Amino acid sequence: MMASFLRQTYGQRIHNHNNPAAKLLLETMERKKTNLAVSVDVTKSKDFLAIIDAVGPFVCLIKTHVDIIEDFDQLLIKQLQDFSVKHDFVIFEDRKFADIGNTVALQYSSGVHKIASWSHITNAHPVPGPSIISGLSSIGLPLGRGLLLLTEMSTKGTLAVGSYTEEAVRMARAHRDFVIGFIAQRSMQGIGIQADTVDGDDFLVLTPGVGLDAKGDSMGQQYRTPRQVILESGCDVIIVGRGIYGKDPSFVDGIRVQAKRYMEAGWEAYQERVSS
Ligand code: 5FU
Repeated sequence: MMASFLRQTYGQRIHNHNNPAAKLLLETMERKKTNLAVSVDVTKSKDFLAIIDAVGPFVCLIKTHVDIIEDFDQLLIKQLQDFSVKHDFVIFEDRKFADIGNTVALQYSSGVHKIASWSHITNAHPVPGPSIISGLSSIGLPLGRGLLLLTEMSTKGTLAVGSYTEEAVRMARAHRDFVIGFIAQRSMQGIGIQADTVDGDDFLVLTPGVGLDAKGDSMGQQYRTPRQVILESGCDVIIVGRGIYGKDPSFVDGIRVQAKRYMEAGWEAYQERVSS
């Protein structure tokens, strides 16, 4: 028998976690009644900030790729942090670290972006093995940060399947203090352990590849609906990018409407899950 966290509310699940970033995310979801994360993949600071201010009231988390911003400076980080306080959301830099421990520790703490100093959550590919977790944790754990491991991807033909996924989940279980969950396409509960073993690890699953109006893009992205992701696959957070801001990041009224639409779809699917 497996303890199922899927029927617990986000509020109840706060107590399953010790990591401050995991607690913060669950508290924010419970407080704001949203499991929507928006991925702000634009190249100009002005658009980046306008989208965040527009979607802020509807999200639990803002996901960034700061390395695509052409006019990046430290002031942008201050503005992002101010919005995180104003709108009450968690920050996740989607850096996808993938190197040896010593290198990722430097990439996480230093360089132009100094990710560890402002991003509550970041993520890593498990491909180098457990040393990537030790490297990132040497920087992030003292700061109260959390790490997500990419155990699956949303793209066509992904190699993150089968025993790769299983081994990655095992790696996470061995580092519960810093690894708070996964980027994956379904619940990872019970993955990589024997069927009759109780799985007492409540990991968060954040899921990209979510769209209500399209099935994918021309570069291998695949979309599923919030209902498929949250209710049918047992994920916790929907990550939506272009489905919300489309091709025109300056059309903030339209962006607000879309953010509300995704927030409502995600929350409805969650309510159906916890009450089933
Ligand atoms: F790990 C992953 C993944 O498997 N699929 C993704 O799409 C990450 N992503 C990110 O989510 C990707 O880098 C984008 O930042 C975002 C999805 O954006 P979209 O506009 O909703 O397709």
